[in-house]
Amino acid sequence: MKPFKKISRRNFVAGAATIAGSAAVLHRLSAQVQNAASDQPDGTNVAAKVEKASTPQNLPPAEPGKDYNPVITPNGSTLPWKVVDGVKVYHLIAQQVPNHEFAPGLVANCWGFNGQVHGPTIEAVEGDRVRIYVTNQLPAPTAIHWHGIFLPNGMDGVSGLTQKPIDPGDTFKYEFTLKQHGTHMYHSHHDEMTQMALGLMGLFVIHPRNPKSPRPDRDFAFMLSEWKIIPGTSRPDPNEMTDFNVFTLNAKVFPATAPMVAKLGQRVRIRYCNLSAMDHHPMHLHGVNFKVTGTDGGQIPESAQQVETTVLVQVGSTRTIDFVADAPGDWPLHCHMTHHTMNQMGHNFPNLIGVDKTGLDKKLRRFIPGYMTMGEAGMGDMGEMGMPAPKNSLPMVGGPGPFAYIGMGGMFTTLKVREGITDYEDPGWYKHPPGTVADVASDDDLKRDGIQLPTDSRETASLRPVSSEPWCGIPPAKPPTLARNEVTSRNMVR
Ligand SMILES: [Cu+2]
Repeated sequence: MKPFKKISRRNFVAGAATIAGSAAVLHRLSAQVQNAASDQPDGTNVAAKVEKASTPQNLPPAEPGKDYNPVITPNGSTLPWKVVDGVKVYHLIAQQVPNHEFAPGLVANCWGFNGQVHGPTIEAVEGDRVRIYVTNQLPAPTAIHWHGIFLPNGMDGVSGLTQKPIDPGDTFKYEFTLKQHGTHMYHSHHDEMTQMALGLMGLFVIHPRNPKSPRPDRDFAFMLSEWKIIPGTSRPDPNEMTDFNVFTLNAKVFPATAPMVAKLGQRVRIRYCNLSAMDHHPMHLHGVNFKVTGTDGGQIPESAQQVETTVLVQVGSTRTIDFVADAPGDWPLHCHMTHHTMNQMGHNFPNLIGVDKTGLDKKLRRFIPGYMTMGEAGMGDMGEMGMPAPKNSLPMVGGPGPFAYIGMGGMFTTLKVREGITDYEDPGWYKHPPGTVADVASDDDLKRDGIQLPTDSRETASLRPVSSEPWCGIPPAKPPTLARNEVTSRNMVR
């Protein structure tokens, strides 16, 4: 008798997959034969798209204020343009930008456009025809790529592949019609590692000609980037692969990042573009939730728009978020990677959390002038104390805030939402209505709510009384922040 061939589950699944696969192939072939218009998510087919790309439909140049609400580039600017025979004409000049200031205390010799780092934002509207001249004043050839924009292949700006490099002194002309809307970028596509590490990039915002949803009242755009600038030097190091130490929003770090200002109830759009060399940035906004409405690939259909408070902006991509500013206050916007909200000096310290280092710095400074160890209770106070730092470098963290020093630097800024403002000048710090700020709990509160405090002694570095030893090599300007209420002091060992 012929042995019965057992059909295992695996065999069965594989066999079924083969049959299903063949059916799928047949179906695909038949679909291709019928030239079904279903190979693009928007229902158009490739052939139609190619035709569209070669027959541009120019529309009259759109006007700011009338056809769109202009984008705001905090700490940056928008590239001026003029209309010549129905074409919007722009001129970018790639050049060295000496002494670009990341924040007071740190300048570096960067590369940028039209005297600024990063380049000014190019802004246009779907249907506009644009002609962009690029003059190269750099000491090296370059080429400019228009990231995510549909254009003829020869306008794509890839040195060697789609065009000759733009030699120093030469001016190239790029010209195309904008067939889409969204958040895009431009950047060097020649010796990319070096030229982008030095800052050769900018934003390219295309507004919709006929938006399906209401226009945003406030439309902000940020380029996220990262740099390696060794403290005391002034030239970003393009060879760095992992250990970046300056993380920027529009080439600035907090406290030099300009706040975004909005009136209560306004529709706000924020566009993030990430051209960091190696790092993705999860951008977190406090106080509201938002919808992610677009990428550099275009508008996200409403049914697929996620509600978030953090959006990951990976390298080489853009994310557009929309929300209504419905809560007054000063709301942080920052990268949620904690090392990306530290400035230069926050890296590569030995871990001394919980270590009593009394006297250590003093002894070591006999041999290493200016030596300083990490704080024994963390880094929170170190920016404020003005640690001795090399010339042309930034302290580890932050800047002054209305209640205390803000312990975040780098990719950090604020969204200031206000009722009753008449302009968008920085309104200063938010004035909180009485009773709406967290503060030390009173004994009455604790008693009423039956809060039992620990009775064991809790001597920790952060609660230990200040010693006469100066912190960070300088006498403290004021005693370190200790818990102020009676309850805590009752539990302190003195
Ligand atoms: Cu980040």
